[in-house]
Amino acid sequence: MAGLVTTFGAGAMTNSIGEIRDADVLFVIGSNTTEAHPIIAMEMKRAVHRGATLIVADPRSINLTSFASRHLKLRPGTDVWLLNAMAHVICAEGLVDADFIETNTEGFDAVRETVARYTPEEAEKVTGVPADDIRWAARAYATTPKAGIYYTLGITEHTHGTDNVYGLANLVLMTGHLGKPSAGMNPLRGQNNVQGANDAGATPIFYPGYQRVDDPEVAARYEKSWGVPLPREPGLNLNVMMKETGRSIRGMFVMGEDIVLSEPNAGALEERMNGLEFLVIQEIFLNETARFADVILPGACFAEKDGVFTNSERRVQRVRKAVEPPGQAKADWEAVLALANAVAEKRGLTPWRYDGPAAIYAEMAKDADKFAGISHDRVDREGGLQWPCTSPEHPGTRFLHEGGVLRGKGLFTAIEYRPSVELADPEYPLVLSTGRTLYHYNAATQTRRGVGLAEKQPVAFCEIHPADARARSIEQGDLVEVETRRGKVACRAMVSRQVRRGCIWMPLHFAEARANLLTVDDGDIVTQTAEYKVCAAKVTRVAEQPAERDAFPGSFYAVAGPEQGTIH
Ligand SMILES: Nc1nc2c(c(=O)[nH]1)N[C@H]1C(S)=C(S)[C@@H](COP(=O)(O)OP(=O)(O)OC[C@H]3O[C@@H](n4cnc5c(=O)[nH]c(N)nc54)[C@H](O)[C@@H]3O)O[C@H]1N2
Ligand SMILES: Nc1nc2c(c(=O)[nH]1)N[C@H]1C(S)=C(S)[C@@H](COP(=O)(O)OP(=O)(O)OC[C@H]3O[C@@H](n4cnc5c(=O)[nH]c(N)nc54)[C@H](O)[C@@H]3O)O[C@H]1N2
Ligand SMILES: [Mo]
Repeated sequence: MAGLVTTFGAGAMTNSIGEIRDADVLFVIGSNTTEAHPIIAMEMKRAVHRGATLIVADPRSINLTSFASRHLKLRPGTDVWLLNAMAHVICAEGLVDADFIETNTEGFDAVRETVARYTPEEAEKVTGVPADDIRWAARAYATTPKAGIYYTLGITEHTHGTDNVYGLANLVLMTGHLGKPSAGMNPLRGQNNVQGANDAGATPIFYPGYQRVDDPEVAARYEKSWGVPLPREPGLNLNVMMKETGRSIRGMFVMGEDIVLSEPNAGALEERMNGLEFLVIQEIFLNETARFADVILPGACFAEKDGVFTNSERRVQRVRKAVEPPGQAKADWEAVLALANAVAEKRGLTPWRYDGPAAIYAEMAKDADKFAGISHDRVDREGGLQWPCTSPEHPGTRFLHEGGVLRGKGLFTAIEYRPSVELADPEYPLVLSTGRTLYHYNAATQTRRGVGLAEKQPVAFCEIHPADARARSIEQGDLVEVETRRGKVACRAMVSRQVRRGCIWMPLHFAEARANLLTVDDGDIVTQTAEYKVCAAKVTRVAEQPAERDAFPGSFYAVAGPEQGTIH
């Protein structure tokens, strides 16, 4: 979001999901779309069947790579080299859209000078992607008008995550693939309402609608509207909060996050959590973090409450209560309201009064122009609406930046490669990356309780290349120990060519083999988002092999693809 707001002036997918099927080139980078966004992947496959060119840049062979025209199987953390080299080819071969650059952008010269040094041949040495594949991908992307970029965590969860986003934005701006259907730059959002949470201002830098906390005019507007003095400085980012836990942060209210499972370097975090004086969690299940809680407020789940969710394409949609919450469970807003009013009563402040989520939305929309035309009433009548939607008559916006970049001028940003913070070395010779699988959802509080999904994927595992497995006498299904400088966990070996040689991969879902006991907590220099995708590790076979080994399924799903990328 930080990179997108800086370069284009809006932190969301520029285009819509329905436009994917009409794209002629899809550049999918750092997104395991079939497993993490299956519906969107379906649209991508539809485009491929129609004849579109799919380019996948990913260190792993994923289901999508078997549909790809080329798979750029790069070394983890080397995207800046890949993207700068693609920009190099586009500039060197005169494939830029000079008119678009002239009218709609600023800062191009610095980028052109920087990428001149990033030749495809040098890029091949760093990324492992053949120079010809880089040239081919650059040409295909630049010369096709309906060319869209799709990316997720393989781009952002790095210490150079924002640089990666700038690198992609540079490609968009130099080719002018913006402000029209089936093009643009599209971060696929992770959780059902993470877009909505950001839109509503659940970030340390923005009020609702991406209005900056440190903009005096914005702060004044909200002080007037809310009748309270407001801070002028941004708050702490999530990863910084985790580091301040038990230090400057003495009390914590965690609503809907399993922090000791999901946050990086969780062993160190647990130590610091012991230093908290008071921890409240508001939850639908007793998760791992509940072990540390003083108070647990039972929450109602999505099917037990009313409201709106905003999906990846900026579409605000209604959620309606289907069943009553169990026991004393309350919708999250009701619990927050009750807490606020308990404080208000104690301190003699004006109580908060809302008769439901529609009133809360109306208050938000009143001061955030992007949503001014959206209301529960209207969504009930018309169906989902895509922001910006600035008045009750406004139809909503299918794709952004039509007729001009929202920021005014799209901002080019010259970026230089910085390696990931922890690289493989003789002691920890493998590169560990982490992510998700089709059958489980994040902390898996919701997906490991039902029989079906738990059966599909019952045990924690670590993917390892056959050559690396052989060198360690590891066979399919063996119990192995994965160790980094921060911790170790035991899980099953999944011997597979899906990963590059020298790389291993683990899902984050399993509480009994927490990937985050292993990860580094160094963050991106702009956003502090942790480098979940790269750290140094070693793997050893555990001598004693329990009986379950024979029951290990071996493979959960077939993924085709040779060692170093595919060309069909
Ligand atoms: N089934 C299921 N779906 C989910 C979730 C879930 O837990 N389960 N979680 C949801 C959430 S919160 C999110 S944020 C999204 C995330 O969706 P994704 O980002 O697609 O999920 P990840 O598994 O983290 O995979 C990222 C991809 O990046 C690749 N990658 C790793 N390192 C690099 C690198 O250095 N460069 C490049 N180019 N690629 C790299 C990985 O190999 C992987 O294919 O999924 C959402 N959808
Ligand atoms: N190693 C590694 N770690 C990662 C990642 C990675 O790729 N690798 N990805 C990161 C990413 S992108 C994300 S989004 C996080 C996700 O991490 P989390 O946010 O911790 O995981 P979730 O499973 O999405 O949900 C968190 C909690 O919300 C609860 N919950 C569900 N619905 C409701 C509700 O309506 N109300 C309340 N109050 N609670 C509810 C669930 O029971 C669960 O305990 O993990 C991050 N951690
Ligand atoms: Mo996420």
